[in-house]
Amino acid sequence: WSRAASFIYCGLRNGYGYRDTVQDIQGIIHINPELAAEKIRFMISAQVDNGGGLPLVKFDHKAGHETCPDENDENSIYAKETGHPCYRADDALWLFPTVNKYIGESGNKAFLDEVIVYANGGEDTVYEHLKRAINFSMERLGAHTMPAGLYADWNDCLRLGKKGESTFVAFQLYYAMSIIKGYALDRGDNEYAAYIDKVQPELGKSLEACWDEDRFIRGYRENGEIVGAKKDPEASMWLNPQSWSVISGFASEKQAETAMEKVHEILNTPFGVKIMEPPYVDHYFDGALMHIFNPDTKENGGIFSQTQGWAILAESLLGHGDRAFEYFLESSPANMNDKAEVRILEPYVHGQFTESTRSPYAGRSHVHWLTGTGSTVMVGCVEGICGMRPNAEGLVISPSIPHTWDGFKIEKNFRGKHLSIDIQNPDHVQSGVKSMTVNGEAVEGNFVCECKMTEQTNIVVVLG
Ligand code: IFM
Repeated sequence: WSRAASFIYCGLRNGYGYRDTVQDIQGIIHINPELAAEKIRFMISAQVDNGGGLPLVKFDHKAGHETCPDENDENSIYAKETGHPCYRADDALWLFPTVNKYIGESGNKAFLDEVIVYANGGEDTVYEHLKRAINFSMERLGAHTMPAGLYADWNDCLRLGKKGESTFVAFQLYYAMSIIKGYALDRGDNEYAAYIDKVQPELGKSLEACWDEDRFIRGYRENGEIVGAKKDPEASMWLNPQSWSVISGFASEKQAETAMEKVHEILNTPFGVKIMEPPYVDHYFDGALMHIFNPDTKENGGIFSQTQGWAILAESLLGHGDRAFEYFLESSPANMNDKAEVRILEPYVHGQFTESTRSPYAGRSHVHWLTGTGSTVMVGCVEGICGMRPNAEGLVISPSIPHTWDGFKIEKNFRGKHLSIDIQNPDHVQSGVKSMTVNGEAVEGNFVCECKMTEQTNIVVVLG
């Protein structure tokens, strides 16, 4: 349900991390969307009325009556109570994929009309909460008109500065805009759809400028310096901007193919994909806090486990089943049963990171249990490799599997019905649906409308 209190990690933690919890919810949506919805409601009640998420949501969270970070005072009451001096750039943006996955799995579009309080008082529909999350980013743009770095983005160790800018967050915002535009059109909110039509291409232009020959840069520091430029002696290639350029739907086909190929070439190891390369040793800046870690550990070039799920998802979205499964296996705890003396961690649980090639202990993993990896990799498997991509109207089936597989079967409960899905791969391809039948009836494309589903629905999908 969330990485929270653990005697293994920090011993004491006085609340839920906003991004962590909103991310973690994603891992169970396909199993029990209504339980997930309860947690989503709770997290939306921890969004401040300015659109930002409370970086830390107290265990005794009092929705509607919470103190909030003060952007002009790093010593605010909230900062003293929680240890979090300011908003982070990414927190509320995680709501978009999570809410979207919930609506897709449940079909419950009315969720957008539910009224939920803000952390500091007042209330709005979920739809309005989401609009405020977009506003939060749009009201805090940096010099390159991308979301400002604020305290940090997903990477706690990367401080780009309050006015710095992160491509990762910009891709999240771009993705959020696509999701909310879909809702706006569906609800007849044409004015808001038109607003997104105006601002999304502008953001796209800023992101286009972040393409550096064969990769996306990691961002800009407050002083305008680029982080993650190809020519940099250290930290010149980062995983997350590449995988998120694909997940967000921003990257062109050429950019996506090139960037993900470079990921494989530069970042892949026998134990998974490194977070960046080369690690910071001599050329770090003050905000690159990860330089205090040994090269190839943790955020300093280690294999950061949670990011593997996004790499799996990105490769799957590109239809690269071989590569998606390669990344899945490399980082899978169960795949290391016979290497326990290398991995050290229990073979049934992810750790936060694995030491990478420069370490004398390459393959050794750390911080077991307390990681978002289970959830992120689950999404990479279910949505990515298995290709179960529900939307409000039904289920898109788009597997990305190793070409060696003859096929596989899925038993899925979906909106009170049971789906038996038989995926056949006679041509030994990695992706692409050649034909599909639903209860024996041929269906065009790879979308199964809910209206075609019966209590027991038999679906046969032929890849090719
Ligand atoms: O994204 C963070 C997470 O919120 C806490 N653990 C480390 C991750 C990467 O820095």
